Amino acid sequence: MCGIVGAIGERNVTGILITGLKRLEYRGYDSAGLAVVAEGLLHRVRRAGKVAGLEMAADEAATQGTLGIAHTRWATHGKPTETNAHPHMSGDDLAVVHNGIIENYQSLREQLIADGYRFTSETDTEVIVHLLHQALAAGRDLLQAVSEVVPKLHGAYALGVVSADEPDRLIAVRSGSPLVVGLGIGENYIASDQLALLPVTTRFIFLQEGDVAEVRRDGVQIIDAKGVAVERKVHEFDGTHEDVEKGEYRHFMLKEIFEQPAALQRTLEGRINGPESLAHLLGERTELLQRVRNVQIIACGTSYHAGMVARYWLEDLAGVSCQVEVASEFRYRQHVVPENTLLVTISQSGETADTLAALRGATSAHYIGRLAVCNVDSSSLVRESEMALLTRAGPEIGVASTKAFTTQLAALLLLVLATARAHGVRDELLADILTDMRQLPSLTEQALRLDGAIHELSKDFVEKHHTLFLGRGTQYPVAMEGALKLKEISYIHAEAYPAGELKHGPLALVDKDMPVVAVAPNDELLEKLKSNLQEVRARGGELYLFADHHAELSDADGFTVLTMPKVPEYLAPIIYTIPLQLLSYHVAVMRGTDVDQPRNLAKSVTVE
Ligand code: HGA
Repeated sequence: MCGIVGAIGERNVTGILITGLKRLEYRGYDSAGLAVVAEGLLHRVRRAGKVAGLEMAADEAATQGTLGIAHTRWATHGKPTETNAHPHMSGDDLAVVHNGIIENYQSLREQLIADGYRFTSETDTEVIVHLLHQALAAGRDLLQAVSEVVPKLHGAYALGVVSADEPDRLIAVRSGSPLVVGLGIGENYIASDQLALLPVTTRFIFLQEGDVAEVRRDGVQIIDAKGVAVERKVHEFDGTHEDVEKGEYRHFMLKEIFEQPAALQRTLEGRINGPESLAHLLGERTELLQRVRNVQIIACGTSYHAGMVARYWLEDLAGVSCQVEVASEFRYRQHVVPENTLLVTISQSGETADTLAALRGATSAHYIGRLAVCNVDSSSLVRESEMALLTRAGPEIGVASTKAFTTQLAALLLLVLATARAHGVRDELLADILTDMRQLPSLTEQALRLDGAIHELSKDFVEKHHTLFLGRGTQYPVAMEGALKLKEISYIHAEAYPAGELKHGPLALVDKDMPVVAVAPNDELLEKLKSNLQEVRARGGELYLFADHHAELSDADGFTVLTMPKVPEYLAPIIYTIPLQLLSYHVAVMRGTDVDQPRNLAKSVTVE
């Protein structure tokens, strides 16, 4: 999604802005721009396409200034053209960058046109800058103008504002879309994600909902939603720089796939010392799990698939009923909340707009608690929930989620075990599963060693236009995740079905041009799945099977079998995800797509 970077200092800040934008590129965008103030003049450069094009244009124009804002745009209102790219200006002196959507922009636009303003873009953003211009023309200073305009804007957004008439301050607004202030020495910054600013600082203030920040070279003043000046805590970034570099890997996605053993190790650290450790999983609030009679899981995309796996585990191991729903449906639907329901939201970034909105709308008294399963401690989702279970995956840069998914699964399995314990499930059974979980990092490593074989097998998919993924039980959501990965990065149309549904429709699609991938660990549903596979084979479909030795399926049966390590039942969804990630990765590389920034997609979907 869109990225914002801003800086104010004694030196030229153009390099800081461009580097910051490059570090946000992974989120997906279609155009970029910047505006800097130098000697009382505002200079703007914008380009459709990549930041590299903007950088070249800025170099050519020798764009320099000690105050500036910059933006990568993922179009929501208006095509991805140069004229729609941010920053947007009103007159020659005032510029705005904006993440999010202004829902009432149409009526504001009509009013501004009636007041004599001329619009040069199709964006919703342009109303903001003209409204600010109007307030300034009425005699307000920049901070007053922003404070006056913000209440008129409906929707979720973050803003960066500069004026050539006020070269000593940069104004930032957070209202539904994330924004941080970075603290430097003799210079300060803003960004929509702290990762953008790591080359210049590790000290951050996370703005809260409704905050307006006045950022100067030597200080920052924050006014909260009630208009009161407030002090916000300064956070020190505790990751390393390497987390956000590709290192020796060709793509972030590949790096992140191979980071999974270490990431899973972190997820489990201090949490699997024995059944007693489950009693502290959610800190003091873990006790609340005893009262839980129902769980409602809300998520989007990959996180939704993690939630679907958790539902199987929860009903099976803890005997607690569970529903899983995509946030964009849940938030607009009337739903009945059974008594003593625990609301669980899942999001890698914790800024997913639909999931956040669903959380904010979940006000029924029947929810006994709201728990966020999330990778980012400082996120809105974590801050606005009473409980959080952090997945500790580390920064995930590839748009296609990999380590975020497997660590979500590991964290959710812990949550299910803690719930099972709270509901009186025997410690012996839980201890066995926890012992199995210790093997997760090494089993993941074993699955990663199949990379060479999967690379070979991927060649069969490169020329295909469609693929079917099949699974049963917990492997059904794993198949869904496999299909999602393939379509996201290789642009091959892929669908997942519970294997039992095959003959209720999709079997009609099966022929020699439709590869069918089945995930088939040796669990109790295997025999049933084997019959489904025969149905595919009888129709000439090419079958690719991810199974362990004990499944007693081999190439001789007319399948291409990739033999997986033997995996304990509850860990199978995590381990069987790995070869599907590798499959989509290799197919995408062979097809020459942009693996880390697939077309039209964005990381951390912060608009509805
Ligand atoms: N609505 C604005 C900004 C879009 C955005 O934040 N995308 O993530 C536009 O379309 O320019």
